[in-house]
Amino acid sequence: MKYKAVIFDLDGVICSTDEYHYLAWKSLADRLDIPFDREEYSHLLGVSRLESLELILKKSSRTFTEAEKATLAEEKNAQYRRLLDQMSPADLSEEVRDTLNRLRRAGLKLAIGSSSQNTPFILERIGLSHFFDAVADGNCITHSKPDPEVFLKAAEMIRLQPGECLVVEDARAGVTAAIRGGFDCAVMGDAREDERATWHLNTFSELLGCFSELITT
Ligand code: B16
Ligand code: MG
Repeated sequence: MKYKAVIFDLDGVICSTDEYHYLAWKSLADRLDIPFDREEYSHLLGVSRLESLELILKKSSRTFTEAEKATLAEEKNAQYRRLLDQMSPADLSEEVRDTLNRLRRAGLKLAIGSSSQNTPFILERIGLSHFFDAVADGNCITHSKPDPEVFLKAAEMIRLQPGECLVVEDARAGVTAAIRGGFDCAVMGDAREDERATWHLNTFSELLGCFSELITT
């Protein structure tokens, strides 16, 4: 078997926090009178908080100082954290839980590769704080997706080469990051039709099909 590990994106793959990101950005954009909808939000998937803010502010008629941008990013994050506060282990679907357990039982290493600085908080809310073999996130990188840094860091943490790890992503920026880093990629959700991917998943549990040599479904 080529793969010895799976590196998962978090928002939009393990859990549906992308809806909370959208609501928090939408409320900020509305307050600033900046047009923002779900289609525009789809371009922010996998992109860091400050880069996302820059993209939103481009549509404003006024300019913002660096200090104002920092305050706006903090405002969005506070709103997002209030939404995350409502999450519990019940927000981890049975499908994701069962698939992760099967992959683990098959002997694969499992890691997270997320742009989010809220990764430890989200994993704690959904009861997965101690589950993964490694967590690379927005707190330990200098370049966010589409840069491959976060996936390379995850592979390094589990002491494997990129060619031995499969990345699971839901965002084009994440697929670009995986490919630039030398990883195969399985895509779902927003990125499921991305032709650059090796595997196309309609559901999370279809990931088991990438490991048919190891797992009988
Ligand atoms: P935070 P992922 C990404 O997470 C989100 O997709 C993206 O929308 C967000 O801006 C980014 O994390 C930063 O998140 O504000 O929590 O640091 O998809 O890479 O898991
Ligand atoms: Mg994502």
